[in-house]
Amino acid sequence: MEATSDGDRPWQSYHTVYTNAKAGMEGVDKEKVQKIIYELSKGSKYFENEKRKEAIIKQKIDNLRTHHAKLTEKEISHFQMIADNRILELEASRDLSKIWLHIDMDAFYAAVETLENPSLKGKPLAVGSMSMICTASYEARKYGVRAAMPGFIARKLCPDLIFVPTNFEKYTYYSELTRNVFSKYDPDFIATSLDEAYLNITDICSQRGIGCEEVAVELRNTIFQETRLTCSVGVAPNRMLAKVCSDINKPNGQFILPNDYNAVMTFISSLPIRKVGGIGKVTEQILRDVLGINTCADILHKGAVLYALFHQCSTDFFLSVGLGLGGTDTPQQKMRKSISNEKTFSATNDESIIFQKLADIAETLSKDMQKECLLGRTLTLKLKTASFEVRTRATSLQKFVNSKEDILIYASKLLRAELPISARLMGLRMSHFHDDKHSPLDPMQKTLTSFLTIGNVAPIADKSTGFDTSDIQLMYNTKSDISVDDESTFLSDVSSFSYESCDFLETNQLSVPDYVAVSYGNGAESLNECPKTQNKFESAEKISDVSNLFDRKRVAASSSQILEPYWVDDYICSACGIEVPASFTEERREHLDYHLADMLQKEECRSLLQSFPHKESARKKRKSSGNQGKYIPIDSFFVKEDKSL
Ligand code: DCP
Ligand code: MG
Repeated sequence: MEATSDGDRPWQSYHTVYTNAKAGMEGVDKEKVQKIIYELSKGSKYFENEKRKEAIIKQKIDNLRTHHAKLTEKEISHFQMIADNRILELEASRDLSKIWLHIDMDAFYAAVETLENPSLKGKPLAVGSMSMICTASYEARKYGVRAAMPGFIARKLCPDLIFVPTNFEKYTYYSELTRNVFSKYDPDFIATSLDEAYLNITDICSQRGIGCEEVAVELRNTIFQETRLTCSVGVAPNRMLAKVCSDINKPNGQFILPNDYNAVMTFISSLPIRKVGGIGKVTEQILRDVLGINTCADILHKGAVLYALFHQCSTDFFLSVGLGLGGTDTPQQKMRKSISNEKTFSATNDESIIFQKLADIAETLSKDMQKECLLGRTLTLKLKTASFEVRTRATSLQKFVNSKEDILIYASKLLRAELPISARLMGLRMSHFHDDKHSPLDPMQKTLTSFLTIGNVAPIADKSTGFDTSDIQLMYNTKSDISVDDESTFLSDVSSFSYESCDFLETNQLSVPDYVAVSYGNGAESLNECPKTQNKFESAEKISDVSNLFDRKRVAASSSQILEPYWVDDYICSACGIEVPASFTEERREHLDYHLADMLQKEECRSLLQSFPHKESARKKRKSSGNQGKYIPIDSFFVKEDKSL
């Protein structure tokens, strides 16, 4: 991104979400797109933010390289032994008995819009607005136009681009039609967004005595008959691979990876790591620049160094990727943990307008809660400022409430503490429901588990896997700097992110506030989950595009390993509290990547600190002094860590 390193073509190293190719963008002139994006965004807040992030990542890469260079032969052989053993263990867990199908509708929102307005057929189309587009038709993608790109950039790339505003009612309607079909093939299908789902087709194949290929063709035909929309399908022995496969023959195609060890390993051997859910731009960059890892197969050759540089759970995940392992079991259903409503509007600092918006949001939230007979006692206010800073503030209420008036009293209090402000988005979320069986009736009473989990944490052993999560907890302990008061106040100053949501697990429900990060989770709507040791691939599995999707009780799940922070209630980052809607998949990927980089950095610091105990105690001292401020921007954590080095 820096002009100096690129001479007169600085855009060549300007890699943003927008320049990452999606299906349908194969023949795009990448440099031309990069140049336009670079020129249009240069000087913007987004650009500055990208630059800042890039500098942080570069610093991490340098630190990791230094650490790598210092590894002794003895250390390498020690870690090689660990890696070899772990590979054997992971290999022993391989399950080739299940057949998973991942289905992904093609250019979903754009296809729905075209269906309802056939004059759009064959035209370059973007769904969204000048500030952000949600998706683009395949015709538009040829110009480099893609989801999560600001509309004004898209128009520059494709001057004939037609813009259509979003209409979620329509998308939900068509999504329902597809789900009716899915349930005929797998009643426990896992919907991960409005347009994506995982189906375990093992039973249907054996019951009907047909192959998975036939099921895939039939399913796609049925979807088309029911909706007049096309989709793409991937079939593989696990969900991680099935998702990768569904993207191969997009649009309107399918790819079958047989349930065969050699087929899987051959497939994986040349698969670029970036194709795997959970490996986003930052992880890719770190693995490539520090260790020269480009393909999944490369990972297996670097097991020792990976264990030496990164935390065990990260390396377990990487090795699992290298082995082509992924979730194979159908997870249990989860209960709703929160309910929310938010509104985006033109940035304003007019307090009367802001309070009016707050009242509207409180009213909608109240109605939604009453519809579902929910009473809650933790209220979170989310604000996005004119400069795209996202703040969330939460408070614990004296009683369980669901009326507009009650919600507004507390919400106004939270808002007043933020004034003056120029806001462009506001949202309210209620959690800790009265009927939550893990929530104590007396709000002031902390459960034993929450005490154990929030305080100096005893290692939590996951009985189902025998995995000791103490290390993971330790990592989070370092993150506890983020959390401020008991009801938690978070903020990240990262203004654009990207996605990749998560795996969900069915796990022990610990009774802790849902803003307390207990683990690196691929869990989803609850933070109160312990990590499991299985593979974490489906961090690419998008959860839901609508906040109430959990109602459908088709929550994504995969018994996967915990690696990164995850999206609580489908939109709140468990690590920093920043909120990114599920539909902003790329932004989410980038955001979680950002934390992964943070985590990797911390691991590195931790291992260095182990050699310098006095520095560790200095760090503890800093921590115990507490954070009196309301929040700490995420970057400051990096700064601190760097200092501790
Ligand atoms: N979406 C969004 N914001 C994003 C990405 C997606 O709002 N950053 C919405 C619009 C998409 C829908 O989610 O239509 C599904 O997302 P996909 O990633 O599956 O993209 P598409 O279905 O549009 O295209 P395809 O799957 O053919 O690549
Ligand atoms: Mg799609």
